[in-house]
Amino acid sequence: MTIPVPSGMTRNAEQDITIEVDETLSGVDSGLLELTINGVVFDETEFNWSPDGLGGGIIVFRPEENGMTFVAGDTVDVHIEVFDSPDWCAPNFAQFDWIFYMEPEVTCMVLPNPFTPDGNDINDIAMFTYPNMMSETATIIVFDMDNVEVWRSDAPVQLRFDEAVGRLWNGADTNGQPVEPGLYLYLIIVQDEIICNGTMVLLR
Ligand SMILES: [Ca+2]
Repeated sequence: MTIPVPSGMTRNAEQDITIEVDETLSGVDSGLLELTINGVVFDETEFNWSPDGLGGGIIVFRPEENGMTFVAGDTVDVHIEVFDSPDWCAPNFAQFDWIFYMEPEVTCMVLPNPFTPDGNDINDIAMFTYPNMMSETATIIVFDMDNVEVWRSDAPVQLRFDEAVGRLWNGADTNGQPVEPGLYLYLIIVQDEIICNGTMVLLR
């Protein structure tokens, strides 16, 4: 078991890395544990090692204790080498590799703006973005200038940056009728808080 999970995503720049070393070997020697994170090697003086009494244990690496922070949008490489300490033969050796991802920084935006949903396939769809959209669901609401809601969409967690599920508006209202050209307001709500608001122009 590891935290973050392999290929998982976090937005914590000081994400602790927890590794459960579950050796069926003859006992991990903590002096022979080596952790490499983004190419920097750490030994057992630089992370916390808690033996489980069964020959394995748990490593906890705290980046802030080692002057390390993770950068939004980066991939973090984790590599560990474990030697066991048998009484009677050369040490066995095991290594594990995995990566996790730092959530990219995304700002509040709607593009293109103006957008022109007139069916000519050019700028016909407006796409919204919002902070932490790869880990948070959102509700996007569009109002006309009389503060009447014309469109609403629930966006799931955007697992892939290039997907836009729930973040696209084609200029039709909730009943599928094209709305009038003009200026519209939008809100993006995450966990009951408005995290984005702005205006957008619809031209036909
Ligand atoms: Ca168009």
